[in-house]
Amino acid sequence: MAVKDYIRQRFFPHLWCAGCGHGIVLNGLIRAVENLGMSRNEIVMVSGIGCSSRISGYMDFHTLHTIHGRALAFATGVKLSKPELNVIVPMGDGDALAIGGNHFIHAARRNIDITAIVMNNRIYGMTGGQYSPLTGPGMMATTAPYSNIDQGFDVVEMAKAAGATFVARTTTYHVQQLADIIHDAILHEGFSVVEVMCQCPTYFGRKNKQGSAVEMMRHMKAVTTPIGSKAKKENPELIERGVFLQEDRPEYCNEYNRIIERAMGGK
Ligand SMILES: Cc1ncc(C[n+]2csc(CCOP(=O)(O)OP(=O)(O)O)c2C)c(N)n1
Ligand code: SF4
Repeated sequence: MAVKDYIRQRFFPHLWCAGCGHGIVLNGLIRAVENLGMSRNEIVMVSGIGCSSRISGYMDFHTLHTIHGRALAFATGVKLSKPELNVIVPMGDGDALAIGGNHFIHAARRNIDITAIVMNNRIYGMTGGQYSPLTGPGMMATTAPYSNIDQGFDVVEMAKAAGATFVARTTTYHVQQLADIIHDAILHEGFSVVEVMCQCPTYFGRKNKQGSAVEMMRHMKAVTTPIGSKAKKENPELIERGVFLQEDRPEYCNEYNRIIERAMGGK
């Protein structure tokens, strides 16, 4: 299928600003699904609210555009009722880890077979550049005009600690790795978390004088390195990208079905 066959052209032009990283994530997702050879009917995409969450409107899968921070709760219901479908949940960093932080850690703890994509632009894009739990200290935001003092979460460490069984990080600069990781995350049976470092030139970039979208992507290239690289040993400040964790652990829907069977007396 061609890329255009996966998108709802009637909703274009999209609402993203020129240079926004979210379109690159959409592209990586389409390439991953195409490489998997999956039909659009086998996929349910559930999103909350945010610039990132608009992806679900543009993709021609089964889609639910729900409420801010609650996408994983809706997705859990969908997956439990239709475990044969692949459920993908794209979220902004605010959506996933501010208002949605509790849903995030509990979905990971249950190891439910959902692919969570955290589009981490370190800011609330849709509402005008407020700081998020991933903005990090020293950064500027509309709500931190003298710089932010809150420490940021590390999505990867948090997902691992909460019990996710596939955990990876990449950036919008590394488009091939992005498509490959989303591909593997969808295939993985269990809760998969893919952090995509992503540029918001309109708010994070402008407030922090990071320049154009291209300059922001060059910056992401410069500050990241493959997991375990020599560069990381020489410069511990670099952020690692790649697959950090992939392990088998009982998946929630399978366990739930066992309980149903037990309750039915083995029938
Ligand atoms: C319950 C609720 N609280 C707050 C909002 C306002 N709101 C909409 S999107 C958003 C944050 C968007 O930031 P993020 O999730 O990081 O996504 P981005 O827009 O950066 O892609 C907020 C606070 C809302 N829609 N619903
Ligand atoms: S405000 Fe930021 S996140 Fe939202 S569309 Fe514009 S560049 Fe993208």
